[in-house]
Amino acid sequence: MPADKATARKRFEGVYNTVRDELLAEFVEYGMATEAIEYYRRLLDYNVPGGKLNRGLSVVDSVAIFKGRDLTEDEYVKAAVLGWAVEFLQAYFLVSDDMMDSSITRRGHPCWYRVPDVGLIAVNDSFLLEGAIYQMLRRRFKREPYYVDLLELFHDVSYKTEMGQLIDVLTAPEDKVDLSKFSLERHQLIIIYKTSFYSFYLPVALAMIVCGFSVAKANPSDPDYYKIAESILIPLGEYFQIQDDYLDYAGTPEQIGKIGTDILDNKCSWCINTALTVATPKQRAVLDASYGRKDAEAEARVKAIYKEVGIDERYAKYEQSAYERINALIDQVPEVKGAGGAVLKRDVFRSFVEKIYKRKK
Ligand code: DMA
Ligand code: MG
Ligand code: MG
Ligand code: MG
Repeated sequence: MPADKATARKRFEGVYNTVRDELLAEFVEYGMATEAIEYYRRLLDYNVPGGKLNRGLSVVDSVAIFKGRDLTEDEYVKAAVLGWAVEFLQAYFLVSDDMMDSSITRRGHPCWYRVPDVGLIAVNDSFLLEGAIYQMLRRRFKREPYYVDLLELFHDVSYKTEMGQLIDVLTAPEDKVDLSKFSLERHQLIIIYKTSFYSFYLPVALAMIVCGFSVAKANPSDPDYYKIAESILIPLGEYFQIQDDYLDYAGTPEQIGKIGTDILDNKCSWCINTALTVATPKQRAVLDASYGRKDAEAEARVKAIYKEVGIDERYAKYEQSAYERINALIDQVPEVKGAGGAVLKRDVFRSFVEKIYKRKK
């Protein structure tokens, strides 16, 4: 990692310690038992800070790009707290996602629900992770004029993600494999809702709110900056989730920090949908008989078909075309001054694309 990136990460991680200590201090104020306070600390430290931090750091980076200058200490801390709020949201979704997906590892460690003495308490733990977001927001932003906009954005994006998780699991029942339910259209709907809104739209929309892009248009003729941002960030999120689907199949656990379970779990992934569009009747029969079976040999047969139909080359081609298509969308962003004098800078979107292009983890 380059030195400036490592420094940025360290500074951002410092804000996590503050936020965590504030949350723990609240537990103390509420008179919580010592064992609950210790459990909560372990829950937070295990699930919140250990990821790539792409989403959280994007809030800070986006605010700095919109402002076009170094942030003051107060501006930095505010942006970083919002970044951590996104990371808490991510932790909340991952703790529950791993239970629903029967996953084994996450970020190179056992999934939280698989930690001894956690188990189904993880259901309530995920709620605590979500609730912590609103404690953090109240403490730092209650007196800001845009406080309600922040709350609405978190609520709206969370709800959309939950809709996405619903359609993800409904399309992939554990006990009834039916590949005719799958399609690339269904896949697209799932990933827009389960990934794009919270991973890509949310960090930028947060940065826009604190930088004074008004949510309500001052004049009907003003461009809707939030819609423009969405029109780029949703496709970008689709690209990111297709990478996730591909790495679930092609990545090693050491590389991606988790053991891929999509084939075993009957997931409506980009890989199976792409294979289905080109499989011969014979290959299709193997996929029908082997996909979604909790059996390593069946999984290996599916992977062999993926190889036969050239998934790796198809993915490389997809990645290149997504990269070019998204960059072309960014070229069209109008960099004009909005009501509060803020400019929707293209670099905000570009920095995102560069962060994920050809990612291997
Ligand atoms: C991720 O879906 C979506 C959310 C809301 C966590 P996924 O199950 O493909 O994620 P992962 O591969 O990380 O388990
Ligand atoms: Mg999962
Ligand atoms: Mg899932
Ligand atoms: Mg996945």
